[in-house]
Amino acid sequence: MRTVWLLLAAAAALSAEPAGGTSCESLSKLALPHTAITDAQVVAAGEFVAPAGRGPAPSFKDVPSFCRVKATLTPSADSDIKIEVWLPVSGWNGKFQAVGNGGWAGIISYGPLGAAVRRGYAAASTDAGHVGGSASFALGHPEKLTDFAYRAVHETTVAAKAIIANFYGNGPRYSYWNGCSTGGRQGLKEAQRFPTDFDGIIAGAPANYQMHLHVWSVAVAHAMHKEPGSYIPPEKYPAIHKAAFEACDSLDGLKDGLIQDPTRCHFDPKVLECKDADSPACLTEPQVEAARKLYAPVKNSRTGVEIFPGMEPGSELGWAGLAGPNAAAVATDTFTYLVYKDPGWDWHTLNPDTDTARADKNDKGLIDAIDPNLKPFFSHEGKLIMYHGWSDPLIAPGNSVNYYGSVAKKMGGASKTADEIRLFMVPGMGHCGGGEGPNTFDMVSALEQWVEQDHAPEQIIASHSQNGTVDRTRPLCPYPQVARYKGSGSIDEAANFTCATPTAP
Ligand SMILES: [Ca+2]
Repeated sequence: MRTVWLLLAAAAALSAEPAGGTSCESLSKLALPHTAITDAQVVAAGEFVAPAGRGPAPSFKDVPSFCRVKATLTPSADSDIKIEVWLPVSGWNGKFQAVGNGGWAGIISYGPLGAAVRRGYAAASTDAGHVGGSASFALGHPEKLTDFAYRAVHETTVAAKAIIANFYGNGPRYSYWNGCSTGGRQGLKEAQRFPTDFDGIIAGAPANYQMHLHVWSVAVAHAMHKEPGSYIPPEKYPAIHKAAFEACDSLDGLKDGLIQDPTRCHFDPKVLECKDADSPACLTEPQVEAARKLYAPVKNSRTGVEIFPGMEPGSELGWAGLAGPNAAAVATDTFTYLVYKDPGWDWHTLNPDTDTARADKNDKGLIDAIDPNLKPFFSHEGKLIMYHGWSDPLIAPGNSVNYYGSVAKKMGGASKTADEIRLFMVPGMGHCGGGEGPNTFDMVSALEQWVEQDHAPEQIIASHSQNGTVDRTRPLCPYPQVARYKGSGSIDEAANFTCATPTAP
């Protein structure tokens, strides 16, 4: 009997047919609304090779065997949403994880798909409805813009859940969203607009106030190029960075190369003004003015109302992202293709006062995801983890603090929302990762414990590595708490820190 059972089990494994489900190949015949499944094939363990994309190709060597389903979704006549759903052939953890995009997308997120399958998840990703990394797709294609704004993610989620249910014979026990940057925006949009799609959402460094974010991004370039002498060449970044730390590192009570709460740091780059000849160690007068503008929020010059927060002290080494020789294309695209619909639009002509209003009016909340009312998501028992690097040079981290604050305010105060939304600010981390601070952490486990065991994250351990060796660990704390040194033991070990509410300065 036992031999027969083993043979049957072996046969089932070979045909990739889970008990109660269907075979991988037969998913290609699955009929779903406005969905064409174009391919369904088993990929052997470690055999996946990502199509040539942007940036370095991730490794899939340790990704177990999965059923790879490709589909095209057409919720509108002009839609062309490509999706992939990856289903572990064995060892499925019974859960679903949808992974987010970056920038203007136009590409499937293969690396994060592999990471989810490695953990036993059935996973899904979309290209957000078009091919290519710019917003040029939107010219003359309002339906494709809607797909990018929110529809591609929602439709991917609906289709993926149906594909999962067919393959395994039952749907996922829990569904999660995991994204950063545009993926953070997508996660917040889901929480706001489709509150029952996910049980838990991880929204990192969200580009959720995209209209204002992109006004700020171009304003950073304006500050750098106000006059020929304003531009700060990257060889001067280290000197500014060092001066910022000299001014602020100790403010949190510990000189450790990290600024726990940069909002308490009032660093004036004037201290670096050249006394003699210009050199990489000092700033000329126009460069001092340019640096001051980078640290300041961009405001409406008439009303004084803040449009978007500024760079934080500590972010200097990454300034080239927005403060380079030209404005960043990811930001100018919003005005070129969405607001002015003019490929010849010149970023030098941006007027923060009038163009912010114009962009808001044009968007009407389509792409922007700033609705603070998460009551429906919370009523669905949804949990939301936000995180943002304090040294993020591409999306000012104050934006996450602002959105978190707006939700707390809408829901009646931070104490009322602590069981549903927590924000983890990451000292010394750049945009979605990198940087001098502990920048590697496991938000997925924290979210699983919160959703599945009602164990809210009191702290999340982050680590920093150099040449593959961990050289520092620290707790990340739910905002507004910060990690405080207990007073003894190594400052590179998380155990010697506790999360505490900062005392008034
Ligand atoms: Ca410090």
